[in-house]
Amino acid sequence: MESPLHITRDGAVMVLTLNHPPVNAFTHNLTMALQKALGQAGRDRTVRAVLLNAAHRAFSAGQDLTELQAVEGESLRAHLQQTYNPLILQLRRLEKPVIAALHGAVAGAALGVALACDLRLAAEGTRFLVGFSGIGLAPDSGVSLLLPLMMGFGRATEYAITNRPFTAEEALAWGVVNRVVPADRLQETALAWAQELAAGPLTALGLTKRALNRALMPHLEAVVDYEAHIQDIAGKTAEHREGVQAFLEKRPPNYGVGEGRGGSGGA
Ligand code: T3D
Repeated sequence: MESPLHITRDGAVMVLTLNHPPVNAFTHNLTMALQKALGQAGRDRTVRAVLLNAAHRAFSAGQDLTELQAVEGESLRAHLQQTYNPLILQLRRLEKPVIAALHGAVAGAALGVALACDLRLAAEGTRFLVGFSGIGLAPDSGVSLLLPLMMGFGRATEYAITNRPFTAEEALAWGVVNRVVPADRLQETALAWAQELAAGPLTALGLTKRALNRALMPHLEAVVDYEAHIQDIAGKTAEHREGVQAFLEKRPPNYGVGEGRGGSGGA
């Protein structure tokens, strides 16, 4: 079976390419491969920057919902503690610049991964979707902190609860991405930027990242842990089961409006 993550080198830049068609949904294997590659990027002194990009039609649709449905009944808290939580912390703690090159769609946990990178370039036409509420879940993968940090609390609340997509141009205007480029220039522009950063003062860039982490997200580890707690509650609801089932059956979800169902009873 082909690897879901291609790892290549371009000089001092480690290039990580998501490769799980059609939409690079995050399977357990893909998430573990990303964790392993980032660990390697941290240890390898010849790696001075990381570029995270994707093959196929989308950067990533987030958690693979087929796989999630298959592990129905298992604790989402345990799942997150094994998968996205360490990945988000790794991205923030890696003291080397990480650039994400985004195209197609960026949804759910993949949005969290993109937001945890240091810089984001998006191809024109990229759609961003918070995603979680679409399948009866609450934000995880650091999204509850990173999204409002970048786009503001009011907007983040709106997009998290309506699950409406926002465009690359909106993402640029709201500070979610740093640049928007024509789709056919995404890879070369992202690589050129990664090369430029790789030629920079590595220690200073790493310390800059450490300072920003401390100033703005000193409690990130507690945040992702709480997200996992919340997701454990959401993951046990009929709403979540219905949300996933409806997505996979390509129909609108039925959350029992008018049937007197709903509500979590608090956290
Ligand atoms: O513990 C935990 O893990 C909980 C954590 C969860 C973290 C999350 O990420 S929750 C959010 C999960 N993601 C979503 O809900 C997004 C679902 N996908 C979409 O909304 C759309 O597919 C996209 C906006 C990403 C892309 O739209 P589009 O029109 O380009 O593609 P499509 O036609 O919807 O999808 C193409 C195929 O990919 C399709 O399959 P088919 O018909 O060709 O056989 C679709 O079912 C499949 N697909 C899309 N997203 C996923 C997926 N398959 C598995 N998992 C997916 N997330």
